[in-house]
Amino acid sequence: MSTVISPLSPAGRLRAALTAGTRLPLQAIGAVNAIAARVGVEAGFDALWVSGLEVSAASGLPDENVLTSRDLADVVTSLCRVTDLPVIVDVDNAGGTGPSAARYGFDLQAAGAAALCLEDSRYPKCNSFSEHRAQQLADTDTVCAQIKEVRAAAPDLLLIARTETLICGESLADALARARRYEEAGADAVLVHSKDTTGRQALDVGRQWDGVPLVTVPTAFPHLGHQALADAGFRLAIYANQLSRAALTAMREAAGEFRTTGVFESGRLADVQDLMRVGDPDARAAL
Ligand code: SPV
Ligand code: MG
Repeated sequence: MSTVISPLSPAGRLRAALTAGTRLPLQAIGAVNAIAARVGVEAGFDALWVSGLEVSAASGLPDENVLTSRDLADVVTSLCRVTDLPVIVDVDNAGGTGPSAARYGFDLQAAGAAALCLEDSRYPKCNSFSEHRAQQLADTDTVCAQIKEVRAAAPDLLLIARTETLICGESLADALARARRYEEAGADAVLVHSKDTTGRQALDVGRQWDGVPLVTVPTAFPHLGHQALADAGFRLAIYANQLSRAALTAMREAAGEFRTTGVFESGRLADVQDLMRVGDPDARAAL
């Protein structure tokens, strides 16, 4: 299907970067709000990821299909206020039906997203790393219909199709077959998610896939660096939740130290002017 992506739009820039023959994969960082987005920009990331897990946790909700497209659109709007980096949105299974997927596509394109990542978990989903529930797979016809609905509702968006096949304990051959179906249905890129902490499964995916650009989420195998992922054929690596986890640790340490000493040590705190700059367009422009 032909698309109407402008070469200058965030989606157009992301597509061009994904398909360019550069040696190393692009790197996207999870940004749950404008503060995290600024950190991502300053650190030189290529794109931002709106994570279902991070946004759910920040809202005090489980990562189980509780968020709506409007919740995600609000985050996209905040990120787009402070940067024009492409924003990739984790829409989970987009509500599990064609019409619900169309609504996610429409709302997120309108909010300024560059790309959606649609996964083939069966509604209601759970997080891929949940210790309490087991992920189940949706049938491929349903997912292919969702891909087509998103395409029609949001022709400017890049579409990453993610399969949870390996998360559900099925074979690599099944995972690659699902990814192929999604490519044929119109996905621009595919992501075969893995929780194998050795990273071997992910590397096998990279070596065996031959098709649209391959994306990885190395949550479970952080030791695989930029070059190892490049050598395995990945074009985009999404660091989905590391900034929230870093913030959680830093906030706990600062609060704990205060409870012990009665003082917030300024050495470990960003300056108050620094925080103000995130929300001030004039100050941002001067950075
Ligand atoms: C998310 O960020 O919500 C993801 C990635 O889906 S992960 O939680 O690492 O599976
Ligand atoms: Mg998610």
